[in-house]
Amino acid sequence: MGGVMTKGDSHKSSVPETKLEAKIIEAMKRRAAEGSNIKSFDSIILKFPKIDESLRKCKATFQDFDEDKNGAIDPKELKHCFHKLEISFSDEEINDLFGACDINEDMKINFNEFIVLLCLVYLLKEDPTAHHAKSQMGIPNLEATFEKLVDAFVFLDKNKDGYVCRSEMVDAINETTTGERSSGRIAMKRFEEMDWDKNGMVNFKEFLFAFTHWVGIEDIDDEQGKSNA
Ligand SMILES: [Ca+2]
Ligand SMILES: [Ca+2]
Ligand SMILES: [Ca+2]
Repeated sequence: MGGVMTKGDSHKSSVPETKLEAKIIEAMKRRAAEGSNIKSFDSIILKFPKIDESLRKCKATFQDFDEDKNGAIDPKELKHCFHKLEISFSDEEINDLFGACDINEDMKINFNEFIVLLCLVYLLKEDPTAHHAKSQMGIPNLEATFEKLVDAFVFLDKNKDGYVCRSEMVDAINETTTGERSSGRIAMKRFEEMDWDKNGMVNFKEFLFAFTHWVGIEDIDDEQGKSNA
């Protein structure tokens, strides 16, 4: 049963704010019904370096789609991007995704926002009721990485409601069999980082943004052009 353990206004967050968010929640619930291949919280942590490496390789893809080379993707470039990747989302869907992932609201999608956006596309395109269900993204390696991120979220979302709440995070850590207590403490700290509005719930988008923070994706720009020391 859905053990409600957050006090106060936890119900607020379980009502999706936008049509897109509702779709993401639905897609995540569907995916959650298939279960997760992940057995422990530690194994998620162990996957971090590989996921990080794969996402960094995606920088070249990002640069390809940044047609005017200004370091960010604007709405027009994003539409071209979807066309090239043969992702047949409607203009409305693309605009909604743009708005949802343009976290700093500068009307540009920078690299870490781009990764979150593509991962949401990966999740949404699995929707069997959508007309774009059969489309592939044309970047197979990245899809495997996105699958790992979705899988990690599904593992954490025990009651399969599309959100990870604090008690689910605690459960995941308690199931850790290696007795590595310090990783548990780090995990709780990371949960606090993910939970922007401090309502005790984390959705998939928040999870993805937190992930790009953890692995330092935002710093890539600084590394580019400089020595790789
Ligand atoms: Ca651009
Ligand atoms: Ca932005
Ligand atoms: Ca949940």
